[in-house]
Amino acid sequence: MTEPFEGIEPVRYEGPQSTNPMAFRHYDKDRVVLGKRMEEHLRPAVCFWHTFCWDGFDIFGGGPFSRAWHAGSSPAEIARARRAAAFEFFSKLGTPLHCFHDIDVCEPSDTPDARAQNLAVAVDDLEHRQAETGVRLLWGTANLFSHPRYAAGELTNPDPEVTACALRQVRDCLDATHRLGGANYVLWGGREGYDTLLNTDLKTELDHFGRFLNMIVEHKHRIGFKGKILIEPKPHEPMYDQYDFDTATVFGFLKNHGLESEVHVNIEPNHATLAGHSFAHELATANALGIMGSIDINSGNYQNGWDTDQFNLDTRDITLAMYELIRAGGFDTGGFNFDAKVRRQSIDAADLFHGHIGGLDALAKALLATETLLGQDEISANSARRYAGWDSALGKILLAPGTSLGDAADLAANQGLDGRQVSGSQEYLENIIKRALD
Ligand code: XUL
Ligand code: CO
Repeated sequence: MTEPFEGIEPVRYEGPQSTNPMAFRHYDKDRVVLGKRMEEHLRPAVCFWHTFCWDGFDIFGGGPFSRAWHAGSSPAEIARARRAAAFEFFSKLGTPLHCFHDIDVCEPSDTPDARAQNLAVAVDDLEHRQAETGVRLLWGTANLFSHPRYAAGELTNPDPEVTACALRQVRDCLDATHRLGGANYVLWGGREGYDTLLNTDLKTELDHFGRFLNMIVEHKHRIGFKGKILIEPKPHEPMYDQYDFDTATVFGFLKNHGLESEVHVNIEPNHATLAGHSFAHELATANALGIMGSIDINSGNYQNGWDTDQFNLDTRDITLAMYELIRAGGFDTGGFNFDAKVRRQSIDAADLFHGHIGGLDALAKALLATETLLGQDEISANSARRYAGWDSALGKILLAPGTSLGDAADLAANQGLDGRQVSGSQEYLENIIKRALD
């Protein structure tokens, strides 16, 4: 294999004045912000699939990328070259974590046994590369959506043979993730859902999903995996309706199966957009329900309803979410995974650096803005004033466990409450966000 990133030097922080496209302007990994190093707050991860596996194909045409690591003398050699290129990229970019699907890190295989064998070889190699570079695993996941056998779903497939196959793949990949010290294991239910109810028994599928998720959690405990199991919500694409629609839907499903303290969420901004939510809404909901896990930090495109997986440069949108993340305590096992791909015409290896540098700088800028916001915290102060009434005698009685609807109704003042409205101050609050980013 030719040198994959020849001529590209390790990326350094040069400060906001820098115009060097190969340098960070805001991401200064050792800078202490709100008591922690930037890198520890953000826990950035690069993904294998979009960055090293994808050849640029879309449904209208084949892949225009000819990356150095896409060629080799055998499928096993190509998979090895891909792993080597990935770890070189992580080292040059200076990011501490990575993510993969099982089939991203090894050569294709015809049978589950062959896949397991190929994965085992890949895991040996990954273990060695992790030790050599210090790069760790944010999460592993099984690809249960690309193979034609999964067309009608994975854990919710009408055919038990297919579901058994999916469970085998999850077991093997969860074991691999455990061996590599992964901080989380992700389930993105790619095809858990349906295209038409005319051929779908929705109740049976949901029951099966709950049953098998319990099985996966049980296995996690059996092998002593300490990381979190995460579900990644997405409302549709590839299916018309997907069961893991959004964070609130996932929570209801988990609660129904007694899994709300076992399984958390991996939130992706564009999946939020597709569900009709903001990124910050999904985070605030996950925090409020106690199921916040990790983030895939890519965006969509507001012009269309596609999952375009772009590098997210929307610092305002990220800041709104970062504020929710940090004020709730930040990540524990989670991190920001760049589940983003360069555009199809970005054929140079340097484009991969530009995408990640911009994405990481946007996160760093949002983190610095959050530090400013939490400095005086006018937003929390405004919120405290808005809800202060609940500390009054009336507020306490209304909330007391023994208070009935009748008791509460009798306490209503027998007068209109005209004149009690207070401003919601939205423009004032939005300007505070804007100021923190100026
Ligand atoms: C798909 C998506 C996936 C998951 C992992 O929209 O986001 O790449 O993150 O399977
Ligand atoms: Co994702």
